[in-house]
Amino acid sequence: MSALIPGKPPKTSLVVVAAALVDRDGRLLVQQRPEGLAMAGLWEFPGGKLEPGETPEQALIRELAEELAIDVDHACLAPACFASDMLGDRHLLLLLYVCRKWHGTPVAQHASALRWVRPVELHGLDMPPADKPLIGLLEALI
Ligand code: 9L3
Ligand code: MG
Repeated sequence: MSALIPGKPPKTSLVVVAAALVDRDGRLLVQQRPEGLAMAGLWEFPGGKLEPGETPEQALIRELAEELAIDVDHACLAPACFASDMLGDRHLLLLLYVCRKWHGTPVAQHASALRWVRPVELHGLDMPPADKPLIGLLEALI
C-alpha cells in the first residue's frame, strides 16, 4: 500500500543568510533590492546565498562586505531566528543573525537604497515573503 503525499516535494533547497544590523539607537538596516533582480523594489535584510563549502557565518561576512562594504567579526554574529519559504519548486531557508558591531559605515554596493528603521516600522515595508515572519521575532529580541 502506498501513502498519499500531499503536494510535490521541493526539487532543491536553498540556504540564504541575512543580518539584522542594529545601531546604537536600536534601529535596523534594510536595503532595497535593485531593478533586474528577483523581487526588485522590496526591502530586505542584507545577505544572500551560501557558496559551496561556506559556513553560514562565512557566507554572511562575505555578503556584508560585498553588499555594504563593512567588516564583521565572526564573534559579532548572533544566530537569531529563521524562516522557511517556497521559491517556485525550491525550498528556501532563511537564517537571520543579529549583529550590533561592525567596522566601517554601510554603503550600498548593489542595493538601490538603504534605510535605518525602528523594528515597528518594518511592518509598513514591502519585504520578501521569507523576511516577513522574522519581523515579529525580531521585535521580541531587540
Ligand atoms: N532573499 C530573501 N530575503 C533576504 C535575502 C538576502 C534574500 N533577506 C531571497 C531573495 C532571493 C534569494 O533569497 O530569492 C537569494 O537572494 P539573492 O542572492 O538574490 O540576494
Ligand atoms: Mg543579496
